[in-house]
Amino acid sequence: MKTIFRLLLLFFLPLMLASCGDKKESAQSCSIQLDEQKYSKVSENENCTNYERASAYLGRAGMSFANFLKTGATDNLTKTLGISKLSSPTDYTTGNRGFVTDALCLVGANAFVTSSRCNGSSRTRSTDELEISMFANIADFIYLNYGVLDNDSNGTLSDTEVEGFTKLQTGGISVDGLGTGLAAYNDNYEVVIGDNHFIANSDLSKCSPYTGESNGRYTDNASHNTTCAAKAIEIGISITDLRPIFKLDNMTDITAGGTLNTLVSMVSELSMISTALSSDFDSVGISSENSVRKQLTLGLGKLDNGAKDNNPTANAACSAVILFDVMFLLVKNAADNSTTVSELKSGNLINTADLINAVDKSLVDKLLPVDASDAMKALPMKSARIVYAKDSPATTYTDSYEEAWSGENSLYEAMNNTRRLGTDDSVKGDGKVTFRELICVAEN
Ligand SMILES: [Ca+2]
Ligand SMILES: [Ca+2]
Repeated sequence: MKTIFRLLLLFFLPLMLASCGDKKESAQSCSIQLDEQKYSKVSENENCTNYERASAYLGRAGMSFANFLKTGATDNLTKTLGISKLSSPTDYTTGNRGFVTDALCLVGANAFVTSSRCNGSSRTRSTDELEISMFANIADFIYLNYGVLDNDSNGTLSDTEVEGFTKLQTGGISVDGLGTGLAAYNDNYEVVIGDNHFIANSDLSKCSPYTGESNGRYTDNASHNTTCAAKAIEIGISITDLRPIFKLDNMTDITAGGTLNTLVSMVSELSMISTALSSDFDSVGISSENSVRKQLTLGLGKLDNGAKDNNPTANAACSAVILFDVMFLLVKNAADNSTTVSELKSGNLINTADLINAVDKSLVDKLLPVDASDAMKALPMKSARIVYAKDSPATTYTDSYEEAWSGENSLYEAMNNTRRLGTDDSVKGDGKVTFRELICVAEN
């Protein structure tokens, strides 16, 4: 996080000085005042340009090179930027974050300008404005993180501060199958042969085409008396994937019911800022390969960590994410009521390696029936399919998690709450921060 400010200085300084060269008479007085650090005056003067006013608001927020030139300035960002404790991630006005909001509402991405934060209208921005917007995004990013997470305002995010914030209900959850209750569904399989999908019984002696209609759904048993081997010969290619079908009756709500609103809004705010920053970089022509951008985003690496522990070894497993992944991997790819018959072929799947390594180790012996033939054992198996209980105790099943049994402590609630924390992949250095990455901040 500190590196970013050293670079910021190098980057911000020439921009601020460039403002001295403005041609217009009226603009000149604004830019001179800006150089004289008369930030309050410039920010409130509607005759100054948006670029000048936003720069001045950032100056008021402590984002000025003069402020950062002070000895030790980057050692305690909370102090240097005067970051006050925010009441929530969507607290846009407390302390100096109010000035960052003012700057973003003048020159920020339309996502900010048209949101309830600004209540403005979409506009096209000049390159000058985009440049200031980049710094406003970075400032907002830092205010958000330290304002929400740095409980004792000492400028350092400790393990306890981050863990305290991302606290999940992990009691009764383990990678040995505690908290999830997955079991074989009638010992049924999905058999994929190229683009053709079938529902099969345990020895693949029955193979019915998946149609999504009555008797051709993943929740139905195979009824056709043709073997899958015969189907493969008929189609002319080998079986490409053998997918065991598992039923999910219950699931522990790792989010502990409705206590996750702050987490959800934190992830949503982080994502909005990082998306805006990345798009500003692109708009001013600073490509993702540019060294300045790389350095700046490297500074954000503590957050944009790929849900890995990168300290001291890059890409090591992040231990904090292990129990969350038990549930996350299970619900990540869940199909809902709007999933089409065709989309369902790739919905509700979980990679078998993830299933037995990260969700439920006890399933390692349940992927194939105990009396599986050698031919069946030799088939490729990349994924498993999940179907959801529609009632409790379970009697019927569905492909849509939105049709899973609902109500208090229900399967639907547990799935829906977990999915609200985001279902995107966590990629290191992609400029976006997912919830899984947030959990791993303390390990980076
Ligand atoms: Ca702290
Ligand atoms: Ca990321």
